[in-house]
Amino acid sequence: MDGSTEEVQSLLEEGAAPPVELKKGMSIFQDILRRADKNDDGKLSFDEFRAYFQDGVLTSDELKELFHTIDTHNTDNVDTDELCEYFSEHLGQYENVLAALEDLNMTILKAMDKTKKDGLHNKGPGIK
Ligand SMILES: [Ca+2]
Repeated sequence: MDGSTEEVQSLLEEGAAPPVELKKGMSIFQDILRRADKNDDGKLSFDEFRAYFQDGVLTSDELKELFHTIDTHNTDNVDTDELCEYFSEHLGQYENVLAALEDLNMTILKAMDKTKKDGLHNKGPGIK
C-alpha cells in the first residue's frame, strides 16, 4: 500500500482525533485535506488540490473538472465538507471499505503503541 507508513506516521505525530460528527470512514478526507492544505487555511485551492492529487492518472484538465465538481459552493476552494459530500455520494460500497480501513488504522496504531512499550522493556532479540 503506497504511503501507508507515511499516513500512520503523520497520525502519530499529530495525534488528532477526528471530530465525532463525521461519518465513519470520512476521517480519511480530513487527513487528506490536512496534508494537501499547504497554507493551512482549512481548504484546498486548485493548486493545492492539483499538487496532492496529481498522480499521472488524471490529466490537468480532468483534475480541474474534478475540482470544480467537488467545489459545489463555487468558492474556487474545496473544504472537508465538500470532499466528504462528493466522495460519500460516489463511494457507494467503498464507504464500508473506508470504514473498515479506519478500524484497521486504529488497530495498527494501537499495535504500534504496544510495540513501542514492549520495546522499552525488551531491548530486542539476542540481548539479555
Ligand atoms: Ca489552502
